[in-house]
Amino acid sequence: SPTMKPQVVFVLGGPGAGKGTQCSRIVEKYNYTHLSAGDLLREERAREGSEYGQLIATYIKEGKIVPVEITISLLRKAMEETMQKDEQKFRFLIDGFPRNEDNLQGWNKVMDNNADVKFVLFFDCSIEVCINRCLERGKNSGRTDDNRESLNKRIQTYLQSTRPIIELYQKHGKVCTIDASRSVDEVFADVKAILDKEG
Ligand code: UP5
Ligand code: MG
Repeated sequence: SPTMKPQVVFVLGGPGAGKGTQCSRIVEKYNYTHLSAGDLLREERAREGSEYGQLIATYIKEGKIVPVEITISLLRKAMEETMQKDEQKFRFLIDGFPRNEDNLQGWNKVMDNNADVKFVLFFDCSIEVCINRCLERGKNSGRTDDNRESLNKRIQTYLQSTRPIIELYQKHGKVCTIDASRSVDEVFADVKAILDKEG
């Protein structure tokens, strides 16, 4: 049978909004593969012989957005590998991407014809909630960016670069917004309602 075109849901929201947590819950119940752009970048940072390791390390610590060529190639490879192993696995949650204009342009250039973006799941919560969750996690996450200094930069990048991307999708009627300040179960109840309706 012909290989299906990948069906993509972008998962966005501030640092610590709960994107990864909710994606894990979704994968347990729905036929989606979770690809976190941040996780893929952290893996690439750790990969022996990576030519981008140092660049990625610096960008992450500074809360800056890595040039899209790098992120897209990691996402594309992960999608291709998933579909090669099991052609039924063509539904993807792409978590933490696209975060800025450069990301969006890179996606449109490389992936627009090769994947369908169904909608954006936007986990919305206050900056205070974002900061508190990341600082709490930072006690034992080992993440180089879960400290106050990096967090301030991540928040600034989110407000300046990522919010406008969410607003752009909103103008096209493609955003499902979820109040992410509540408990994991309450947030997931809304996620389920959306996925049961939107597929
Ligand atoms: N938690 C989760 N949900 C909760 C709830 N409802 N109530 C109470 N606590 C809750 O959750 C964060 C913490 O909060 C956890 O301890 C969790 O238990 C708790 P998590 O699910 O991890 O939130 P998430 O939104 O995934 O937070 P994360 O820190 O991963 O978000 P970021 O967007 O900041 O990080 P990401 O890994 O996506 O990106 C990191 C960096 O990589 C970026 O800053 C950037 O430098 C780089 N990057 C790029 O350059 N390009 C990309 O495309 C992607 C990343
Ligand atoms: Mg995450």
